[in-house]
Amino acid sequence: MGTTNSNRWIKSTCAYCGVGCGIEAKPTPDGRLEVRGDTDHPANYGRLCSKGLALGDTVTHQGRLLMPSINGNDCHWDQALSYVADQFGAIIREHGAEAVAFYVSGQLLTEDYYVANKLMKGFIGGSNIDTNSRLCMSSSVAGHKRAFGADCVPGCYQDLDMADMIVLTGSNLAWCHPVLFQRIKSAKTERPDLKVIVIDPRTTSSCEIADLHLAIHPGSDVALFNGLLAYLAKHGKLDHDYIADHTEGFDLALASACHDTDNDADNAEILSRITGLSVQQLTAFYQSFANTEKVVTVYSQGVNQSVHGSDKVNSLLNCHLATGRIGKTGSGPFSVTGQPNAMGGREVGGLANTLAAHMEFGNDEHHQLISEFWQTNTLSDTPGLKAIDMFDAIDSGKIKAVWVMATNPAVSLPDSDKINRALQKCPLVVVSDCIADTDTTRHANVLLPAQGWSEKSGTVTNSERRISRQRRLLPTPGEGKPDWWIICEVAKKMGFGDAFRYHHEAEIFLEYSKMTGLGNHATTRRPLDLSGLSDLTTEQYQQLSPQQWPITKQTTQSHHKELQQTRNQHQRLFSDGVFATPSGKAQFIAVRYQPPASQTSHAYPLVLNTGRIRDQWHTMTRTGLSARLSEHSPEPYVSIHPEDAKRNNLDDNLIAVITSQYGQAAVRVNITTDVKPGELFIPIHWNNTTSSAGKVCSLINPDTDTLSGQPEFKFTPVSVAPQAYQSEAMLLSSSPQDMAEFDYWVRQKVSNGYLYRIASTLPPEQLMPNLARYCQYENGRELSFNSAESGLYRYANIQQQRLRSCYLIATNLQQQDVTWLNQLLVEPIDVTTERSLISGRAEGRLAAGKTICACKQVGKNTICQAIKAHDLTSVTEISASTQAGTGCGSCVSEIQHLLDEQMLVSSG
Ligand SMILES: Nc1nc2c(c(=O)[nH]1)N[C@H]1C(S)=C(S)[C@@H](COP(=O)(O)OP(=O)(O)OC[C@H]3O[C@@H](n4cnc5c(=O)[nH]c(N)nc54)[C@H](O)[C@@H]3O)O[C@H]1N2
Ligand SMILES: Nc1nc2c(c(=O)[nH]1)N[C@H]1C(S)=C(S)[C@@H](COP(=O)(O)OP(=O)(O)OC[C@H]3O[C@@H](n4cnc5c(=O)[nH]c(N)nc54)[C@H](O)[C@@H]3O)O[C@H]1N2
Ligand code: SF4
Ligand SMILES: [Mo]
Repeated sequence: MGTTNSNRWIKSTCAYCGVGCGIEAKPTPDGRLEVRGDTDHPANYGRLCSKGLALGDTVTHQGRLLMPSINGNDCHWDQALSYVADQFGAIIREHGAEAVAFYVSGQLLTEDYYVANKLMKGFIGGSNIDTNSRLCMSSSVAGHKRAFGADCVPGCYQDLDMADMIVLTGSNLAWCHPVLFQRIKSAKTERPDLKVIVIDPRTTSSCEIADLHLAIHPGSDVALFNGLLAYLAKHGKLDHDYIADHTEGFDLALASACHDTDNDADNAEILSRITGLSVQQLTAFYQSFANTEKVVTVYSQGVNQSVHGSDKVNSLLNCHLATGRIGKTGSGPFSVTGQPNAMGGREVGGLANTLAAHMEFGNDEHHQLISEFWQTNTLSDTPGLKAIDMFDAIDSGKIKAVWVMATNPAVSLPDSDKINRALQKCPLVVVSDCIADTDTTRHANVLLPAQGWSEKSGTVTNSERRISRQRRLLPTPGEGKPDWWIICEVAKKMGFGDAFRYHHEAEIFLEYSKMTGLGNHATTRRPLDLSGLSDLTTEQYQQLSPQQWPITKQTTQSHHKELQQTRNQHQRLFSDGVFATPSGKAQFIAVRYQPPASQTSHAYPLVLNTGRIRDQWHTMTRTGLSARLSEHSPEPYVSIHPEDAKRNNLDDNLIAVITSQYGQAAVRVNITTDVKPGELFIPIHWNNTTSSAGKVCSLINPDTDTLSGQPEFKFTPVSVAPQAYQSEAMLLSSSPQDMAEFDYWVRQKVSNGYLYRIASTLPPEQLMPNLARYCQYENGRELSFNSAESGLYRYANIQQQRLRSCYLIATNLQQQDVTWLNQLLVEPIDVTTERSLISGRAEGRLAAGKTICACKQVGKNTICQAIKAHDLTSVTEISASTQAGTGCGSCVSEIQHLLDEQMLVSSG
């Protein structure tokens, strides 16, 4: 297991989301990686989404960070590590441990994360280690701790199969956790009575299976769930025995819930005003919840990423506790995690305000246990700065050195122009990444090349507390090293050698597993207990099958033989009604609805919401390497309601400038009724490496939840205006180009190269010579078409039947489908392609259109033509005819959309 060049399929875990799907991979002799779903893995039973299926496309060496460097000069590892250790050491000696910081990530493996936390809190003796999980899950962490006494997700994925009602709130599961969405969809096909309710201000692909969509006013979730609690009480739907036996604080929570809303007759009207939902909608939701025993509430960033995120979490936990719907088959609150190891990081103590292994600051026993276990007398005893405060301290000069690992804060933190200024000012910025050119590596004094997914080895924990192995599948290009190794080498050079002398990631895992058992037998047990794994041999660690924690010594003794066969193990926490609080009882939290901190104004009249698209992962450093993942949404956009578009003089497909108090962005206009009047949506993925001004965090307000420190990513007041251009262009190039000279540009990965979309304030005839400079070659055959009169310019350079580069210029290209350009750098250029290049319009087989199904590569035009030609009336028929929708299935809602559109056209 874990060897390269094997002929066998090697089991590992997907690189992306918190579903934590098992994969099987096989390196091919030509250096590619074949990937398929692992039918044995309980997270996905063989299913994968478009991103998982395209993992093989992303293991390219293109753009990799290959060598360590100091101030732009390549160097040996030893020099880079000594430099980091010396500089950190000097700053700590002069300014104290609080003058240095680590900013880490849910994309590190548990072993990496554990040693990063051990080095900072245990040996440097500071606490300024925080993680991008602050942006992601910290409101859930705070909510869980308040209610359960520990940061634990009670349920498991099997509950989704067994529920009678699933509430998706603040979650676009169809795009962000597609395998779980497909699981719910299958359950609903088998049991059409299974009710699905989506609570989201936007209409998303997740609404495809919704019986009810509640398009609430952004930020009003607390009111909605307080209203539910009041309704349950009023209609005799509480579980009084459960409340009495297993909880505390109910009366106060109910009184608080009723405060805003329970004004008898006016109750519903008040709620209706706050949430923007009709009384009928509210009643429909409340009745369904009240009358269905098995309810799972799945929630994610629409809940967490809010100045009231922790209260939103507790408002929904309150409803589950009040009905005793927790820790039971088919019911419970379910925070689905974002990153592959968001959970592992929370567990080891990667957040600045926890110590390690769910042990806490301010607890003397914990402090002593850890000090003894790590054999240190410098263990930090106060919480460190949370991400936003950490970057403020960098900006103000209090923090003088930051080491960023496996995250891209120059793109993903709010008010990002300020973040970039802070990184620019910071005397020492160390970045460990696997990609050379990112918005963050551009600020680095020291660059450390890390092994990436498929090269590194360790463990991750998914949303249902299941620990799975990521295994080494391919050799590492250049000098890349595991993150844990890099951290430990720096620790040794800082003089902490005894505590960081590991020879293998397994040794770290065993130490961590042992730590989770420390003092974990008291009355207040910590559910996080992996001590049953602390005696594994390296061989057993290598072979470890997916395991759900807790895994105590007792569990392993009784399950010892089955340790390798956990396929049917589905554990729930708190099934016995005993929680991790001092009293053993769950806590109701009294919460009140409060409006978002920032409000719209005359200058910024619209609310900006942000989130994810189906086929890209965060800042695109990896999914952006795959041509097929880049086709579905090639350009950043703003979704805007037709009324707002009209009011702001915006035309579909033209470019808009969005402005907030903090900065600006320029993206393509997408007019749609999927968003409500007054609300905009922009995806998060583009940045300064892939676009001129598509980085949405330049706009985002830095408000945070006071308890969790999680930023308000879903509510920023903005204004919008059209951006006038005189010309537009497409440039196809085999290598990445510096496009800074153009007013607007966006880069898209295509097979064997890049497609640039450009807009310019210059007229076509003046833009033409500027673009021509990117297409200069010795010899080669040239095709060109120039018409100064109509402002059309086209050019292609072809050598031996292969296109080297081409451009198309016009006053407006956007009404035109340009998907046919995507394949041109791979295919031999034939007569049809030459004709298309000269006419600027797809001809013949090039006319398949925008990709709808990324797995089977089926285009929009192919689907629409099939519908027309064969009178198809269902998605099943379309799939049978075109193969579209037969891969991961996440494009099915779009196929349905196309079908609906075609039906409208034919009936109209
Ligand atoms: N394709 C893809 N999948 C991913 C990722 C990715 O980058 N790409 N990233 C992963 C990560 S790290 C994370 S954290 C998850 C995130 O997964 P999700 O949380 O599902 O994704 P988002 O798109 O950020 O936001 C979810 C929804 O919240 C809605 N929302 C906004 N404001 C409110 C509100 O006030 N109330 C409610 N109820 N809803 C609101 C938004 O309209 C949006 O549709 O996805 C993971 N999966
Ligand atoms: N406006 C807005 N902003 C948001 C959000 C939002 O909804 N709206 N969501 C927030 C959330 S939930 C999240 S999780 C963040 C995500 O934001 P980031 O964490 O900044 O995004 P990534 O692109 O995942 O960055 C990961 C980086 O680590 C590198 N990398 C990958 N694997 C490894 C590895 O093994 N080792 C090392 N050393 N490096 C590696 C990648 O190349 C990449 O540069 O964005 C947050 N920002
Ligand atoms: S659902 Fe998540 S873990 Fe599963 S294949 Fe897709 S991205 Fe990977
Ligand atoms: Mo996230």
